[in-house]
Amino acid sequence: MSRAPVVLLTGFDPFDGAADNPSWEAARRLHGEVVGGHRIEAVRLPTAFGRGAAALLDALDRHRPALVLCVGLAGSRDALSLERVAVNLIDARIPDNDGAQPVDVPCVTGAPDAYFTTLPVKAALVALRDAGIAAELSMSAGGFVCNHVFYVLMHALAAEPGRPRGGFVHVPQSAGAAARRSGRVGMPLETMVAGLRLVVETALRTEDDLHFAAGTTC
Ligand code: PCA
Repeated sequence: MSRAPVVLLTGFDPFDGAADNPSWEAARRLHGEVVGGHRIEAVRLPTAFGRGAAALLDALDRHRPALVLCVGLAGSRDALSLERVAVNLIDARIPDNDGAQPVDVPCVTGAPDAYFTTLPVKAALVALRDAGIAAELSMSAGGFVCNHVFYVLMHALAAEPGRPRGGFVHVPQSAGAAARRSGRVGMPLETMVAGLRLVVETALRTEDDLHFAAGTTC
């Protein structure tokens, strides 16, 4: 096996009755690829509060990655969403794949209220848009398993020597029957794959993020 440093790229199991989850379909297509001298290790996480975070921590332990990008599906969005904030709060609208539906409880008891991504999300936003890929910054990864895994990731990385960088990207539905049924455009899987590769590439070569106004008013 190659001794190149590892980028851990995670996607999720299908949830809420869906047949597949484009976050894993995209992540697994990048498994084994070498990007910026780093080997991508793709790992599928269960969409469940307990097992999802446990699988993530296990993957961190096994692979000791230099960079981590977790990916999940946001079915109501039409662009790659670069998440900025992981919040220490669960408010599950639906049960997870194990039937658990925690409401108004912290991801990690006694831990900080929130963590910011340590990925250069503005540089990634520019790279994605320059490549013609729909992308946006997002201030919330929701209240379900994705935010939970994102929070547990940032909490774990904050305690690691060398503070490896990490963050979270939500992908839209894949362009196809599911997206058409829900009246959304969705995104072709190949575009998601190209976009995730570009986020990884940008993170590996960008020390300091860009600074320009990219926020929204409400
Ligand atoms: N999306 C869900 C959990 C798993 C996934 O792919 C979320 O946004 O929380």
